[in-house]
Amino acid sequence: MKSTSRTGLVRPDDAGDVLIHYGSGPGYTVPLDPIAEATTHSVESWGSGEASHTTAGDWRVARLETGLSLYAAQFDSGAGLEELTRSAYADLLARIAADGLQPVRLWNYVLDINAEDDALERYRRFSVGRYEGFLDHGYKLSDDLPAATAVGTRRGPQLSVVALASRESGRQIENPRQVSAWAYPERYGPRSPSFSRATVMQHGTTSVLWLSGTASIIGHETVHVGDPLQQTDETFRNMDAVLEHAGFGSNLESMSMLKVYVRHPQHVEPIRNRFRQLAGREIPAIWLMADICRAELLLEIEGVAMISA
Ligand code: 3EB
Repeated sequence: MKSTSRTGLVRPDDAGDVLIHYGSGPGYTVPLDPIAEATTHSVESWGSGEASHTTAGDWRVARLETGLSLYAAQFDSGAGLEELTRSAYADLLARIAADGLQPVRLWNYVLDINAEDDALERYRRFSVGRYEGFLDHGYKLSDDLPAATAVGTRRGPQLSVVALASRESGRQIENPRQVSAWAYPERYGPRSPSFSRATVMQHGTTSVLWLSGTASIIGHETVHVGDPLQQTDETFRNMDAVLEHAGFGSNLESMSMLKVYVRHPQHVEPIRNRFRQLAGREIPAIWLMADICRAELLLEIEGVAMISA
């Protein structure tokens, strides 16, 4: 990676020109509100000023000097969420492939993710559409899937997608404590969620790990229903397990930034206190109010880890 100094979470003053804003702002804006008292940074920056910007159909595309390309689009047509998602993914994957790239990390923001839509939860409709989009594009839907997050918004478009793509495909990582999401049983929906637990990429002598949204799930079951502190502990154990499995050390020592999604405002303070104890140091983090894809999940954490050879 040529320059990492402005890649990651920044304060607005340090911003380069490829930014993702949370809540409101110019550029790529995700319709999730930052939790002011907990957030150390409110802007994510993926470029330092040498990026080139284009549009391609629905997508805004930024080619970053790190070699990554960022694709972002919002979808709000009259089509149902399932079809909207299928066509968004088919289109995104075709564009990324036409650019000679591979998707390495995807973020999905789904309006009212836990609401019912024609007798199926909207997250499950989204999962069906995403599965079919990958299928249309020739994916095996197992160890060829990128890392991802899918969380719920309470305003804004039906679906927002942000993707990072790179010339080299990443190495897919799973979590030995969890059933792979793409192999979840049918009780979680007619089509399994299409993501890996993490993607690892090499940039020169630096290895970067993109950690998917991680939650209080063991095997395929949600554990500690109703208990935000135990869900926090379990989420940390899962993050540790993925990092260790990928060779990124223990106790989140290689974690350089985190994004924490919390469902209920009254859980912010207890989760934050537990988080401080568990992390043992200040890790730059954006905290966001969001719905989580399973109704029993109270929080989800994702992040980026780096190690140097
Ligand atoms: C899970 O582990 C919790 O559907 O893209 C985490 C990360 C979750 C990504 C997705 C879902 C997704 O199943 C939920």
